[in-house]
Amino acid sequence: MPAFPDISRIAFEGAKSKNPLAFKHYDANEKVEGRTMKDWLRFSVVYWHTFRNRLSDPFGAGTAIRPWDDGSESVENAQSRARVAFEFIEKLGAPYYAFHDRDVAPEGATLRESNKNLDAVVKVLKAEQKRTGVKLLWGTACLFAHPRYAHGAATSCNADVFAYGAAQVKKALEVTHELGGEGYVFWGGREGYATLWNTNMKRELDHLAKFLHMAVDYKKAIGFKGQFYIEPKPKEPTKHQYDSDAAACLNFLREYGLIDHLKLNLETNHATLAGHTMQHELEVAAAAGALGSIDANTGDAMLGWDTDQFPTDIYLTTQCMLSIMKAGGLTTGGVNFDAKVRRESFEPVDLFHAHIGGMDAFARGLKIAAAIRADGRLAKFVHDRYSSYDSGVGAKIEAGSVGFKELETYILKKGEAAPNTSGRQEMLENLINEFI
Ligand code: XUL
Ligand code: CO
Repeated sequence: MPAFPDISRIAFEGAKSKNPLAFKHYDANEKVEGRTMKDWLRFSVVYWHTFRNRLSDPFGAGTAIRPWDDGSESVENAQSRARVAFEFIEKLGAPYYAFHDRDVAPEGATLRESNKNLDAVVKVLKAEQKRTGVKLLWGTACLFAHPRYAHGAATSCNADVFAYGAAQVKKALEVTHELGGEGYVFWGGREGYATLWNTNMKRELDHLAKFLHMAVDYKKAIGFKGQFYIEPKPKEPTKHQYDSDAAACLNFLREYGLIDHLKLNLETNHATLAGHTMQHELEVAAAAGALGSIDANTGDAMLGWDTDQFPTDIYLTTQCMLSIMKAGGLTTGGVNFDAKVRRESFEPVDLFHAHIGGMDAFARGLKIAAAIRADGRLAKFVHDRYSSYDSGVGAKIEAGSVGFKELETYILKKGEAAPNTSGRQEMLENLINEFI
């Protein structure tokens, strides 16, 4: 019995379509700069929000109507939910999905039992991947929900909890590998602190690095070739999380000799919580050659928490795609909708509306970014702005062939610096709006 009997494969109907269950802009096979939209965007559906979120909030119970889910924590329910997930992803036409170990299968009374439950569901995931051609973008382990992780996992003050987390990630890596996953994400959900009065920060950071080195070693041991990612987020659930933003993550990875092993999985709402724009985070990662994947969502400018809404703002998706295209695209990563429908949008069909909207918003961002790139004025402006470094003293500075002494001689002889040119911010903002 299909879970969505009234919904067939979502088709591309073009911008004039009034069908809410059709794509207006995402045409998987349309080529942009010689690459299909499918390949540029590599859309991915998240298991946790789309299939496990009951839409509760701190003030009220879950509202989600999910007729296929009996609400139990049984393996059978998890297996039938997995089949529904693939019906959804296939009808949507997304090529990828992503999960935490505990989203797909119930936690048992012991690790052995949890692993057994996971194996039973992985069997179904594997069969469904084969049936539909949908692939695993990345896997991850939930090291933040169970009470044992109250003080964190790799940064817990309790060494046994570190060991438990390591054992859990070992298994999550094995199943990600078994499912042909193209990556693996580390999100430090509780790897931070609630108060510094009880915290040895240096020791916790050392432990986090040890944990990641162990993961790198184990990845090699089992021959898993997928990309490792670290996902920045500054707070929530803890007051401060160590992987606070892209720059902090890069610094941590460099300090502990992990920079060659992990790239960044950047999430829009996490950038906002860190006081940055997503464009900023993308540029920081790209400059370091560490732009890996994105968790595409958005926050609410009026709310200070991680609302994880589906992205609909064309200005935002244009900014994202300009940075991503400039960096050559997401090679191993994808546009992963780490987003949830609102508590008030509780019907199954709302899951389709949400994803269709997000995919169309990114397709428009992609097309607009390509048009801005083809026009060339924006890139030329930025290039020309630095032209003083293309010859003369600027070229010598970049080549490292002059020092303070030579620059002093140069300025003493010249008298005053050449006049500055305008930054033309407003003109560039107008230029962007020409394309939106
Ligand atoms: C939480 C978050 C996670 C990670 C995966 O804010 O973004 O769901 O993406 O653990
Ligand atoms: Co995320």
